[in-house]
Amino acid sequence: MALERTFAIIKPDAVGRGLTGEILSRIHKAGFAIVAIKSMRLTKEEAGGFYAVHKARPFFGELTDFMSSGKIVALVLEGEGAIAKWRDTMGATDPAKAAPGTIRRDLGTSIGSNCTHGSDAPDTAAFEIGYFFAGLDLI
Ligand code: FUP
Repeated sequence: MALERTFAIIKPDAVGRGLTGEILSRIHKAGFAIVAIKSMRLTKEEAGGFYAVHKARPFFGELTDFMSSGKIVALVLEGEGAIAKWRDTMGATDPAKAAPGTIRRDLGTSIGSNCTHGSDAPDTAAFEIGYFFAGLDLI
């Protein structure tokens, strides 16, 4: 398996509920290296640019309202097969359908308030990392 980087977000629901430490702990326990990390608040427009692929979906307005509703923690994670591994650590999009022991199952409360984001493929990881971090942050 190749050493990869993926992009992760601890979403406003998780930050607001004080779950940042719990999620960072799970990231460490799963064996990821944290390459870059920052706490920030997105505007609705910035959230829309990040989720541009979902622009035509009925939940886009709600999604961008939610993602701009409070602080997030943006991260670049590195490890062997990091993209699939982080998706496995998070669990399925809908917490009710996510496997036991995953972040979304254990901590998420709805399909929208599902605590974390993770890139789904190498091209989206490259776009998402570049959307949030500059080259100098990633050395
Ligand atoms: P994921 O890759 O698991 O984050 O899921 P998607 O890219 O399909 O969706 C992105 C986000 O849109 C989800 F995290 C939550 C939100 N969403 C909804 O609010 N309703 C839906 O029906 C699907 C997704």
